[in-house]
Order: sequence, then structure tokens, then C-alpha cells
Amino acid sequence: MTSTKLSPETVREAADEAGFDIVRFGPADPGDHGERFADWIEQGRHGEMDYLTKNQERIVDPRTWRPEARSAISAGVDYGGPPGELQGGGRIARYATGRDYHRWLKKKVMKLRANLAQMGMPEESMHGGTDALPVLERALAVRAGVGFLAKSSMVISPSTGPYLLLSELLVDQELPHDLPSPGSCGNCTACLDACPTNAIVAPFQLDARRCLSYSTIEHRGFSAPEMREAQGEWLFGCDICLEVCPFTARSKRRKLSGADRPAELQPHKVVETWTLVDVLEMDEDRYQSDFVGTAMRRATRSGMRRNAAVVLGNQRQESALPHLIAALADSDPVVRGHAAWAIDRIEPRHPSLEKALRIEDDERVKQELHRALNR
Ligand code: B12
Ligand code: SF4
Ligand code: SF4
Repeated sequence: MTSTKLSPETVREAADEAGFDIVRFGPADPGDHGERFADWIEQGRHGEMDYLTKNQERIVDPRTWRPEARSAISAGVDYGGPPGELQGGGRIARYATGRDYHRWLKKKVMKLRANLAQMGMPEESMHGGTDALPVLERALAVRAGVGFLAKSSMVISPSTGPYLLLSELLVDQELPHDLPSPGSCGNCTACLDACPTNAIVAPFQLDARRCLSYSTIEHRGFSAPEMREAQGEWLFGCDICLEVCPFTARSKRRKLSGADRPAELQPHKVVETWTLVDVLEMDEDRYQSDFVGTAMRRATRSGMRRNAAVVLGNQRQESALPHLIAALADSDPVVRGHAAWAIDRIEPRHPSLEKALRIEDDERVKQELHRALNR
């Protein structure tokens, strides 16, 4: 097929038709954001997210894997909405309360690609995705003018606020770059002040190792004891730095609930019907059948059960004790260790802890039990 040079207006219409709330054009590389990313990695702020270090060269310089790309079409979806909460507590970050955005947002990008292909842009001249491409999505979005880089490190669009999921289509055609987005944080420091773990170590700089989104989703195994109380009610992710942001009021979907929300943003069955105890006691079969199509799978079954134990400990409800005591005999040491921590929060030096220590053979769990008994 011959290549047709499409006008920016045509591309924008195609993006609207694919279901995006905002679309802008910018360079296909992250510019000096790449150096910031490299510094961030060098300081170890990525924690154990090895996929970032493995792909560092590609992320910093997309020309290494896509030399033909001339422009990035950066496109976002406003996912604002009511907080996600299980029956009886346990909060879920808004981006994960509906269907897995990796799937539905990618579908929108593919729809945009198909629309443009139909209009004459060769399919092989476009490469797109969300979260999965080795690119700095925020950098591309800022450079395209989708939003401004905020102190929380979120990209905030003045028209939708911070609840904005990003995706991009790198294209070989040169598209005229949009102007930088208006708006800025000004003197506001609400997110830095509200972050329960001081993870925003300076304006625009986040230490992922201290962020609840990292510790509840990306981190595997035992969580750092000093993070657990700060985790509060968060079962998966954390939205505090978005919730306190004055720009949150800009989201058009913020007040839409139930059937008024687009299908992909309607709450998942797990969010609507499960309790924390269900998560704590979830077996592999239930995980495989009920967690299909949710972004929460990223945390793994062990991670979700660990998180549930921590939240139950923070809730300090005696009714959770029998379930946590049963979890002391679980086959997963991570679940046993966090159950011990939670039991101690609800009833210090509960006899079940002493009993468990007598038969425990895992060193990490023993440490948890000792810590609880000697506190
Ligand atoms: C790794 C990752 C995380 C990590 C680290 C996040 C971070 N801030 O670094 C963890 C697990 C903590 C995380 C958390 C969240 N994430 Co995340 N995450 C990513 C991912 C996969 C890579 C980001 C990355 O490379 N980070 C490294 C840092 C250095 O780069 P950056 O995040 O782009 O940060 C910019 C600023 O930090 C700035 N910067 C850095 N140093 C300095 C220094 C100075 C002086 C200045 C001025 C700027 C500056 O430059 C960077 C480049 O623009 C992206 C998807 C992608 N491929 O880009 C999603 C992504 C960034 N995450 C996203 C979301 C929604 C979240 C959460 C809201 C989820 C939640 N509710 O739990 C939280 C928000 C926490 C927060 N305040 O950032 C969205 C953000 C959308 C937006 N509008 O900004 C993205 C783009 C995914 C998507 N497809 O939409 N995430
Ligand atoms: S997501 Fe939560 S823990 Fe992470 S920076 Fe924002 S407020 Fe802090
Ligand atoms: S809370 Fe304030 S400082 Fe933080 S991102 Fe929003 S406007 Fe910026």
C-alpha cells in the first residue's frame, strides 16, 4: 500500500474515534528526561524492578530499537472515579478497580493504529502500546503537551487531572508537535505532605522503594516492617498523592459510578463482592478463576494475601483473629510471617504466636514471630 501523509486533524479524529479523552503529538524520544531516569536508576530508586534496568538503554533512547520513529502520538484516558474498596475495607487504587487497563487501553491503541492504516498510514510505520513498550510514557506525554509534570511525578492534564492512563503510538511520519501543556503545581505541596511513607523525596522525585504502590504491587516476598503500618487500608496500590491533588476535581468521570461508567472502568467482581478474609484465604483455583482480567494479578497471589494480612492487622478487628491464626499454618511463609505481624497488632503476644514458633522452620517467619513476641 502507498503511504499517505495524514494531516494532524485527521490523526486527532482517528484518536477520538478510538476512544481517547486526550491526544497530543510530540517527539518520539524522552529528551533530557532520559538522563533523569538514568540518575534515578543509579540511585537505586527502582528497587527490584529489574525490567527497568534490563531495558535502560532502550528506554532512554528509543532510536536503538525504532530508528524510523519520528513522532509520538501520546494519548490518555481519564479513569477518575469513586474509590475502590472491598466489603468491610481494603482499598484498591482506582486504576485497578475495573478491567486490566493493559488490555483495554492497548485495544484502543490498536484501534487507533487500524484507523490510521485504513486512511493510508502503513501499519509497519506505527508501533504502539501501554506500559509494555520500553519508553518513558510520562516523558513522551509531557513533551507532547498532554499534561505537565507534577511534583508527585504524575503527568497532570489541566482538563482531566491526574487520573489519566497513558499510552502511545510511535509513528514514522513527522507530525507537528503540540505546544507544552499549561498548568503547574505552583506553591502546592499537598502530595508531599500527605504521602504516608515520604516516598516523594523531593518535588518531581519519587523513591519507589518507599512507595506503597511499589511495596504492595511490585515487591515480592516479605514487606519491610516499617512500611506495614503506613500501608493502612491499602490492599493494592495507593492513590493518596492523587486524592489530595486539587487537579483531581478536573476529572470528568470522577462522579460517575455504576453503569454510567464506561464498561472497562466498572468495578470488577472481586472489588464488589470480596472481603479481606476472602483474599487472605484465596487458593490457587479461586485466584485463577476470579482474578482473570484484573490488573491486580500483577501483585501475585502470595503478594495479595500478604497485603490482606497487613490490612487486617491495621484494622485491628478481633473477628479477623481466627482467620489469621489459621494462616499461621499456611504453606506460604510470606503469608505466615505477615499473619504473625497482624495477630500481634490485634492482640499482642497472642498464645498462637508462641505455639507457631515451636514448630516453625522458616528463618524469616521465625524472625517475624520473635519480633512480635519481643515487642
Ligand atoms: C515503574 C512505574 C511505577 C513505579 C515507580 C513510579 C515513579 N514515579 O517512578 C511505582 C510502582 C512506584 C509506580 C507507582 C504508580 N504508578 Co506507575 N509506572 C511505572 C512505569 C512502568 C515506569 C515509570 C518509570 O520509569 N519511572 C522512573 C521515573 C524516573 O520516571 P517517571 O515515572 O517517568 O518520572 C518522571 C519524573 O520522575 C521526572 N523526574 C525524575 N527525576 C527528576 C528530577 C527533576 C529535578 C525533575 C524536574 C524531574 C524528575 O522525570 C521522569 C520522566 O519524565 C510507568 C509506565 C512507563 N512505561 O512509563 C507507569 C506509570 C508512570 N504509572 C502510572 C500510575 C497510574 C501509577 C500510580 C498512580 C498507580 C497507583 N495508584 O498505585 C502510582 C503513582 C505513584 C507516583 N506518585 O508516581 C501511570 C502514570 C500516568 C500519569 N498520568 O502520570 C504510568 C505512566 C502507566 C500508564 N500507562 O499510564 N509506577
Ligand atoms: S502512591 Fe502513596 S505511597 Fe506512593 S508516593 Fe503516592 S502517596 Fe506516597
Ligand atoms: S498535590 Fe499539589 S504539588 Fe502534588 S501534584 Fe497535585 S498540585 Fe502538584
